[in-house]
Amino acid sequence: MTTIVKFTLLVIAIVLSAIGLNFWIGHSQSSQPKRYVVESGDFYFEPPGLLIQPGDTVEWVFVEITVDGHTTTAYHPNYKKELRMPESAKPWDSDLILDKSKTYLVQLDTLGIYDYFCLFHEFLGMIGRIIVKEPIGPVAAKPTITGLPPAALKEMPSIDEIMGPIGKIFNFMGELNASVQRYRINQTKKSLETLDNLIAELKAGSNRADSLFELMKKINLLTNLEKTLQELQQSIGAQAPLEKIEQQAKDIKNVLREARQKLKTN
Ligand SMILES: [Cu+2]
Repeated sequence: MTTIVKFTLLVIAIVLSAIGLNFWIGHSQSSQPKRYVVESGDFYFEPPGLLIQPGDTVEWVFVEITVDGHTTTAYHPNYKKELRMPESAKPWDSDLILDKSKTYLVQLDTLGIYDYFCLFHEFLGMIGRIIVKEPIGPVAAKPTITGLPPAALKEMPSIDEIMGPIGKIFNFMGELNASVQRYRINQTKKSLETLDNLIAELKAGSNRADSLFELMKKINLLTNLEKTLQELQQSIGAQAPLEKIEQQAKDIKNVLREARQKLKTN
């Protein structure tokens, strides 16, 4: 073998291993399971929609509880409802939650669309939708649209909404909620880490079309979002009282709610 051939082979080998390594790093990052928190109140789930990857977990935290309590329950014949989730996946029912310190967690591995509701307040529009999807690829299956009371039908986010800009706001809320929940259970370090990651991800979207960063910039809410996020970040870092953390998270969510409203009417 001539030196030139040897050298060429060596270069090819280096390039191939670099690609392989890059792929592996990229893959391991995107497959790191995430935790999203949905806050359940009187009478809503927030965010009402999520777009997640197989293996991610969703935790419901009950921030407001009326006298009759709430549930998170999958639309499934087991709970006397028509099937509105993948047939092969396990349905869930949290049972009646009357205690604010209780949370309910599911890990979703099967691709598809999962609709869920509160057994007591579906008629008030207390419903939600989770889409489990690979980063690349289509949404598996379409949900049925029959059998929902009018308020629930009105609140149910459409697939397009969850897959589009509004869905980015939903997911951001879900991760923000996760940071606050960790603070509630005294996982201060994990809470800050979650928020730091969320802010880093937001900033990484700068100059990237379709990112939440550019989206918020376009509707003039980026400065507000960044300011309120920074305030929360400082408070978590300084281990401020929980009431302050919750209030600051509310301020961020108000910005996000406004963004959702603006995008809806656009
Ligand atoms: Cu309820």
